[in-house]
Amino acid sequence: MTLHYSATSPYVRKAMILLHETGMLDSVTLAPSMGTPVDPGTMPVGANPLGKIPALERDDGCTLYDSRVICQYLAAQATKGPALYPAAPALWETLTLEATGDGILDAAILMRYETALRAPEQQSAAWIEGQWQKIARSLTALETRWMAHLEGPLTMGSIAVGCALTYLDFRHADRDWRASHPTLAAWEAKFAARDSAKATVPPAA
Ligand SMILES: N[C@@H](CCC(=O)N[C@@H](CS)C(=O)NCC(=O)O)C(=O)O
Repeated sequence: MTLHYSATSPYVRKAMILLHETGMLDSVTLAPSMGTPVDPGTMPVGANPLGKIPALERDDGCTLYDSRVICQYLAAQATKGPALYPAAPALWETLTLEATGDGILDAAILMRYETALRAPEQQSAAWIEGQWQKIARSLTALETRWMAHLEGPLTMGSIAVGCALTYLDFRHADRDWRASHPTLAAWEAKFAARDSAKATVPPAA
C-alpha cells in the first residue's frame, strides 16, 4: 500500500503512530506530498480529489482518504498491538475523542492557513480568534471530562488528542496551552515518551 505522506502533517501522524503501535510499518510505502489549498503542489489530487493527505492507495487500486477512514481500515488489518478501536460501547467514546482531536487540528490548521497563506490585509483577527476558541473549549473539555479515557489503554482517540497537542506546540506555541491545562500537559508528556510518538515527532519548523 502507498501512504501519501508528509512528516509535518498531524493527520498523517495519526496513521504513522498506528502503524508503529501495531508493527505494520512494512505494509506501507511512503510517498512524500506537499501542497496547500491555494497550491496543491504534489498533493495526490488524482487519488484524493480533495487534494489532502493522508491518502492510502491500497494494492487493489482503491484509495482511502481522511485519516479517520484510513486509521479504521489499518486497525482492522492489525494482528497485534493495542485494540485502538475497542468494541462498543467503548467505541463511541473512542470515536468522539478522535473527533475532538481532529476538530482541534481542523481549527489549528485553519489558523495556520489564515496567517501563512493570506496577505496581512486579508486576514481576519476575529476569525482566527474564533478558531482558537474552539480549541480552548476542547482543551477544557479534555481536561475536565476525558482524563479517565486518556489515562486508560491507548486508543485512536488518545492518539488523535496526542497528535493535536503536539501540533499546537509545533505551530501555535505562543498560545501556551500547557499553562492553563496542567493535567492534560502531564498526560501529553507520557504520550510523547512513547516510542511511536518519538519516532513520528514533526521536524523543527
Ligand atoms: N479530515 C482530513 C484532513 C486532512 C488535511 O487537512 N490534511 C492537510 C495536511 S495537514 C492537507 O492535506 N491540506 C491540504 C489542503 O487542505 O488542501 C483527515 O483527517 O485526513
